[in-house]
Amino acid sequence: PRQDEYDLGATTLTTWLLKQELKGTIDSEFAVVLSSIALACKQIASLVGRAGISNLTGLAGEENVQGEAQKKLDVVSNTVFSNCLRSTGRTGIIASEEEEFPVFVEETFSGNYVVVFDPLDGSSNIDAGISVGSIFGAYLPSEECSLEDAEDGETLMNNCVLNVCQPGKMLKAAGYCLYSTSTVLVLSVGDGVFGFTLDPLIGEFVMSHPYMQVPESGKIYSFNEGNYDMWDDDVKAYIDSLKKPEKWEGKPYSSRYIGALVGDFHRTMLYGGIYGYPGATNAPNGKLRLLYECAPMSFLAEQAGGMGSTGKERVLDIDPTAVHQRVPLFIGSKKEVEYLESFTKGK
Ligand code: AHM
Ligand code: MG
Repeated sequence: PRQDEYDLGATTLTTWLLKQELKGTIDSEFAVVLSSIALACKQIASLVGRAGISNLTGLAGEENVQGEAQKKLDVVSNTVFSNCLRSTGRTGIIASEEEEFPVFVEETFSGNYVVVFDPLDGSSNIDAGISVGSIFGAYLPSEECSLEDAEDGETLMNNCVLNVCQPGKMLKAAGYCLYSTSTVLVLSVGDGVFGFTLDPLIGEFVMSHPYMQVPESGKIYSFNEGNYDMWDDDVKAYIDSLKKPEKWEGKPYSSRYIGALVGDFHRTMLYGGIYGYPGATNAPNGKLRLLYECAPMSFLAEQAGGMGSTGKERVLDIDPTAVHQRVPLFIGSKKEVEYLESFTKGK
């Protein structure tokens, strides 16, 4: 099996990146970008772990562009992520959940990679010490609108937005980092999904999950069922069906919901099942953002043999029309997402 390619204890993220370079899956510029993301994740892991004793719990007193109250750690994590990416000199544009517009990176001298990220997802969990995570995706600069062509600030801004609004199927890499009982970085550069656990003794990400595969099916559903009354009838009918013991040989599906996508998705990757954030009467496209939440996670799901769907179409096929666009998300085991789609597709 392909798992045997790697000597687990001896493969760090750094040696894995070098191996990818040798194989030609990534170039050296991109390896630098990915290393800088790993560094940001290590720094955020440390901040999250110490939040309760270093005055980093609670609100920052500002709202982000989406009208959400920012936590202190949202703001600090965003700065950490941006600084790490900028310092590589290889990222042309960065776009974050916490900033209204994508940012053109002046320090960059080559590479020009486009990186999208949610620096601290699920941050409502922080003050209770429950799992949170970071999510990221990286694209090549779009060939149609080069940043060099921009004659004025407005054209530059528009070109930045166009570069960022690429469909998920164009992703060159995507990943997340879970800050939980351990810190786990899960990454794909388009040739399988790999998980690395932070070894706190040596401060390195060490390979722990080579070629991750999401189980083909799994009897766990992860939805915020408090929103049930506001969902479409087809989603209600789907959830109702999971709860019928007679339909599932006497044992209905189990419900698990952390309220942090990275944690709920990581469990789904390992145990199988489905995570869903449907549209609702008060939010027709749900809550999650296409660019830095749904697309990177769908890229990972597909790379691991699973699926990411809006219920109507493949998430990776959607051409984004706005940086902070929301879409419904149903993601996880192939059979589970297909079963959901049997209720929602073509309706
Ligand atoms: P955030 O980016 O503002 O943290 O919101 C995203 C989070 C996801 O991690 C999580 O799955 C979802 O919001 C939970 O939302 P809700 O509390 O509505 O269930
Ligand atoms: Mg988020």
